[in-house]
Amino acid sequence: MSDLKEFKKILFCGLESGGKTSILLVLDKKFSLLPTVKPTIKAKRTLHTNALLGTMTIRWDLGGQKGYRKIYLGNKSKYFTEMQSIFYVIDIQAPEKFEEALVFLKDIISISSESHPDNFQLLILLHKCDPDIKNNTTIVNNINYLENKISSFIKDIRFSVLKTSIYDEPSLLKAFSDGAFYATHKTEMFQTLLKDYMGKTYNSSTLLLDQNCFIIASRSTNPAYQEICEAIAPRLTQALEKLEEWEINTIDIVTNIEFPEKHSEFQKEGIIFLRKLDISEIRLYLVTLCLNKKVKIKSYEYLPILADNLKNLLESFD
Ligand SMILES: Nc1nc2c(ncn2[C@@H]2O[C@H](COP(=O)(O)OP(=O)(O)OP(=O)(O)O)[C@@H](O)[C@H]2O)c(=O)[nH]1
Ligand SMILES: [Mg+2]
Repeated sequence: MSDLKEFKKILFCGLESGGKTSILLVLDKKFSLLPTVKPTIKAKRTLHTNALLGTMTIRWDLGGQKGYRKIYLGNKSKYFTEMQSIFYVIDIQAPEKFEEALVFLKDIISISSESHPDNFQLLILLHKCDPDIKNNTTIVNNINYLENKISSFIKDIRFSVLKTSIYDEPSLLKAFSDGAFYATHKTEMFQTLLKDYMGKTYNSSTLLLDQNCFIIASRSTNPAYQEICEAIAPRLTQALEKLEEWEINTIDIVTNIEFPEKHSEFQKEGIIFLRKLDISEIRLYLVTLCLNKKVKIKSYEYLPILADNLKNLLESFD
């Protein structure tokens, strides 16, 4: 086994029953184990390698029961050093635990605030934001309350707040991609290729996903376009993979879209397409949002060049 130091450490923390272990099961596509999940005893560590990027991560799932929390806070050098990222999970369906969750979050921030690597990320997951209840008044109020509280006390570190649910897999794929692959050396190289592609085609958002639908790189002219692409990309890839089960070779999936009038900052019509790129036995997906047909034509025209550049880049990693 490789030296553990080569592994990027990613922490999952929060109170008991917040959903940390379940999130990890969804990320590993171990859906059948979800109903059997039990409270985590102390800390569980698992090693993972991303085949495309060659990044090796060690995920620490820190059981959230009170007694364990004390142990972690009392042993900073073991738990809270040299992290690439911390995922802090808050159950938004349990308002009675919000104060305790915020106190533990503050404790973690104060204990881990020194010596972060440059690309350290704190990702706060407002979790159990299940699709069927996410617009309920109580849930919306809970989210607003937590967002206000969090932004009032986190001052000096970069953080993001994301709404997630195990019933919304794309929300977890996006969160984990942000936390695990942000600003690594190799993702920056993919990023440069996407920048070049967008410069040539004038499209408005481009995502590059690996075969597990983790977002390896993304470029967008507008955060809203990016959000749209991130939300639908895993669903489009699922459709493509489904078709492949019938041995139907799907070249791409194209959706013609019309933005509602009320979003007047958007152009009205557009196209989002998913294209699979099989390069040297590696499956990649490209998702692109174009605001008109000319841009779509250009986006397709430059695909072979992008594919070539990706191929060269992947070969340079060997
Ligand atoms: N409704 C809903 N329930 C969830 C979600 N994620 C997890 N759960 C449920 O929350 C409960 C606790 O989940 P766990 O994954 O064990 O929570 P944990 O944070 O690992 O808990 P500890 O190991 O004790 O720290 C389980 O019954 C899960 O099914 C979610 O997104 N929505
Ligand atoms: Mg657990």
